[in-house]
Amino acid sequence: MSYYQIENLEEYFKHYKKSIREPKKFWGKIAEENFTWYQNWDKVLEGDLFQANVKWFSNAKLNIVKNCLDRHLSKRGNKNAIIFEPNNPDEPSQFITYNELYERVCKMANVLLEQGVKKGDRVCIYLPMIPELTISILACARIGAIHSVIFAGFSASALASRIEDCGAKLVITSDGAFRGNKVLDLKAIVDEALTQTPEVAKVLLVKRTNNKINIVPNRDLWVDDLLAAASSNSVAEVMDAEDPLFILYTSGSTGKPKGMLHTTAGYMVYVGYTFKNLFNYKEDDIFWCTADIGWITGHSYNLYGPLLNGATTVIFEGVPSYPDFGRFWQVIEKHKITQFYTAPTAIRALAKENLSFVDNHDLSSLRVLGSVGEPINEEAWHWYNNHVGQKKCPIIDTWWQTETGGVLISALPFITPTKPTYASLPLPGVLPVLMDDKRNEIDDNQVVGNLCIKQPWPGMARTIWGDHQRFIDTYFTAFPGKYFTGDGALRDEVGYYRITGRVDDVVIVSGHNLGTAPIEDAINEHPAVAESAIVGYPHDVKGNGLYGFVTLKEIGEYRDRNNLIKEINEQIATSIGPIAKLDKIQFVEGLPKTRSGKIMRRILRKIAEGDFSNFGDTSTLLDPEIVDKIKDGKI
Ligand code: 6R9
Repeated sequence: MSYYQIENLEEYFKHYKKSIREPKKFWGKIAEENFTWYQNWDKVLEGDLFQANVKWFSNAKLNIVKNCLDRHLSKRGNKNAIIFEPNNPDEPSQFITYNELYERVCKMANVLLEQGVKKGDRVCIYLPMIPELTISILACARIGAIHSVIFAGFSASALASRIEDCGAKLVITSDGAFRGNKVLDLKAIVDEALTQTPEVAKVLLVKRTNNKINIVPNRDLWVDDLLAAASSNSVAEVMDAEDPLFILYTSGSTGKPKGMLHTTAGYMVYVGYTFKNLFNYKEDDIFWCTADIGWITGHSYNLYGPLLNGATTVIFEGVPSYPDFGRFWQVIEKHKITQFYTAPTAIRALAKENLSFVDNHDLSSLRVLGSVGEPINEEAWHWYNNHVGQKKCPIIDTWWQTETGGVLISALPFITPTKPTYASLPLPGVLPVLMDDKRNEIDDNQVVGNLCIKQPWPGMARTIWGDHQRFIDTYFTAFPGKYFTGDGALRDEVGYYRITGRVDDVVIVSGHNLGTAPIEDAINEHPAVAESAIVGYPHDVKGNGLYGFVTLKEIGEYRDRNNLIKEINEQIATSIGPIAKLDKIQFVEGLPKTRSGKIMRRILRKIAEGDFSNFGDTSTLLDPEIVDKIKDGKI
């Protein structure tokens, strides 16, 4: 029997049991029957979570791009691999077949080789959601270069620190990006970033907006010129199963962003398998994941998952609100989308608008709806179900992380009965466990615990680029022998999981994972600011908003508070990006600190939420009075 596809609930339980009892047999069979290899593995799984040294498919040889493209050509050469839907609805959509995508990736791979990029080199990609983004990523993977995509909304300094951290010597960007009614000057941001990263030797430029841009001689090259001269003959590099595939940065609660490293074979097998089952994928489906490829959701379920399965995937350049709030629904109707995968923040934003934006479109092609990035609240769930799915489409609430590579907990459409606010059951191969703070496993129902994973799965990140110790400290130390997710969760009587949010200091704003520490660092750079603490609070549209408590150096100096707030937010936009701007700022006399100097964030969280009822134990505070002052809004 094949394990690649789960047909019903009984089969799910059967596969699940097999995957937990005999993970090597389970994943070995899936890998062997559904992917192409230059050479098979010696062992399916080595290492363990105690030592954080897990390896999957040791010594196997493969190339993921061969699996995404080459092997589909004979059967699906003329099938659309990508449908590109531009920002402007009046610009024609583009349809890129597997044959064409293959040729364009091969040419781009040769361009990279000619520019001196070798196996193992890092390439940073800072592009809008256009087909060249996918092509650049696959070109890197084809030659064995490690891609690091940086979301094209990040600021110059955020870009520079990532380029520096991964040691990229080549950057791929564009002359600009269309976003709603704006044209963003990406190249200027790259130019500024590169003043801090002299080791970048080449910048390849994709033409998109025809912005007037500055060209640095000997460094900046138009990619079209290079592609015109490039051969389309390309042999995919032979990669080891554990060779790095990509680095993707995610925020941490302290210090600089973490470059999560994913390797080749395990990621491929996990993402291919989960895509197939999560979305009940069938050959003629048109799949649309709205996430930007700059986030893990885009990597795994806009790009790799669909292409590994020979699917048609939609790349959407625009935003949900342009030219109006019906844009998503218009695209679904236009391309007859069968699976739609988006974030609760988008659903909440669109649910606020007039229902006619949805009702005016024919959404009858839809079969499966997905949600990702943060908990989906009940109201949003029902709106999604009633108005988008018209009560006919199962909603899968998919819980996972940049670190996990693919989804770990989710319902399977038409198989698992869904329950709003519950991500539901673990996928095969995933063994979750809830731990209390004393490191005991929680067996009771409806008790919130620290969500950990007890068994390795193929898609897990292998390390933090350049800092394996931080990898161990962050994920494998609090609960030895287990992967600690940083999320809290509870389980109901039938074993469904409900994710309750981060237990550490990361706030999910509009589905984006933002560490509070780097935002505080940015604010603290303002000359008037002494200290700051950022917490999340529930926000109607964004899921969480950012609330900043700020102490000033000289209270008298900045009389114009509104101006100061503006400056602080500008500071944040420059060092992190506009996404991290604060929704509320409260100037305070002091922060509630423990004697050892740690800010008691749980108190600030309660104040930010407007809940002054019970602050819990405040005995370790250095100055307990400060809490009342903050509460009363007195400075
Ligand atoms: C895929 C992605 C990871 C964090 C994760 C959790 C939150 C994601 C969720 C969810 C509740 C869901 N999260 N999906 N919380 N229900 N369905 O978002 O990766 O950007 O690394 O964020 O997002 O808190 O720990 P990433």
